[in-house]
Amino acid sequence: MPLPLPLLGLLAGCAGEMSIMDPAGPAASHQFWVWWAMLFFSVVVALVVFALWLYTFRRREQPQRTPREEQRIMLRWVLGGGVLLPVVSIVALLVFAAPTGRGMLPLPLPEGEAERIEVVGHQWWWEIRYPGEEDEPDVVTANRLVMPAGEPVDFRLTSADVIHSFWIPRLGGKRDMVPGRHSTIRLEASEPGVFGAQCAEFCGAQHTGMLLHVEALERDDYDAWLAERRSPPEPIGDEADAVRAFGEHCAACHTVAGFPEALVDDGVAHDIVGPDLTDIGSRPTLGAGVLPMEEGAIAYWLQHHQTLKPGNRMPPHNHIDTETLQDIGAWLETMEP
Ligand code: HEC
Ligand SMILES: [Cu+2]
Repeated sequence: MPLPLPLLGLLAGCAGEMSIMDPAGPAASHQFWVWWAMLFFSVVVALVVFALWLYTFRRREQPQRTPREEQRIMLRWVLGGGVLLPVVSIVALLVFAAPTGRGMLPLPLPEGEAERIEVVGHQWWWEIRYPGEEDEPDVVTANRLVMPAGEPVDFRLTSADVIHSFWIPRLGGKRDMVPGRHSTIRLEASEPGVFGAQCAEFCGAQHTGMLLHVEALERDDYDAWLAERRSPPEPIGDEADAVRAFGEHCAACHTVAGFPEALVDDGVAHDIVGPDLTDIGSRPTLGAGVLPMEEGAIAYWLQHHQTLKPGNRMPPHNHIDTETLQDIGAWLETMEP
């Protein structure tokens, strides 16, 4: 049956990389069905209430009732509509929804441990840590989450400042990230793919500028990626002007793997950390989704980041001349391990 045009328009909002209507993993599919069940149920309840409301308009002979009878009828409606109906609906939804929530708990698995990835919320960007074995250092990415597909992944969540919320709509969720606490959500991407994610708890002025790019890779590709990032980085030469300038102005807040330690001038604000920039050249966006990455984008971001994302925690770079910023930008764009 051809759908009427306005309905088609509505459906167009149902696809896309951030849509819960387009589930891409088991938790999200369960939630999708809970969503439909709730919608169906609430529509039925709304229709019944509406029908009753219309019914009250009907003119008819009022039978003579004693006040006692009136009271009994009233009581029946109040108990039926106010107690029985909500209890039945909530229990039914609970039975339907509880297994969904359970599926996202980090319960023991028969096939061993799930992959563990740590995610830290910052105002207003994401830090992702892939813990190393024993004294191996963690691999770190920012605003880009790489995960294996086809298996459950336990995301261990926390926050560095205020409460954020971790939400990959197409995989399921969401879960609060609370400073000083860790909580875990188990999600799975059934197939490799790219998904959008967004902070889902108002966390300050740039809450909407806190997007996360999620890449689910085939297990082998994931292992290869991780191994590549774990291997000791190519040391970065210390001759280039851009490298020296980065050491002077930026390296106190930003890590780039292989950056010469001796060039890091950590006189700049020590209590702020910035995103890891090791792979910045291969990221799809800058500033957690506010600016698409393309040639010259980093220099543009460096000059205008306080206009593009007002209030973000990176200080303005007015004291650095444009040419130096362009130099640094061009150099950073080559950072794509
Ligand atoms: C005081 C700490 C600090 C200094 C110094 C600093 N930054 Fe930042 N930088 C940040 C923070 C915090 C963010 C995250 C802003 C946001 O998106 O909310 C950021 C974001 C960025 C981003 C975008 C990263 C991403 O993941 O999209 C780039 C690129 C960047 N900075 C480069 C630089 C360069 C180059 C310099 C030196 C000229 C510099 N920063 C100096 C703290 C700093
Ligand atoms: Cu947030």
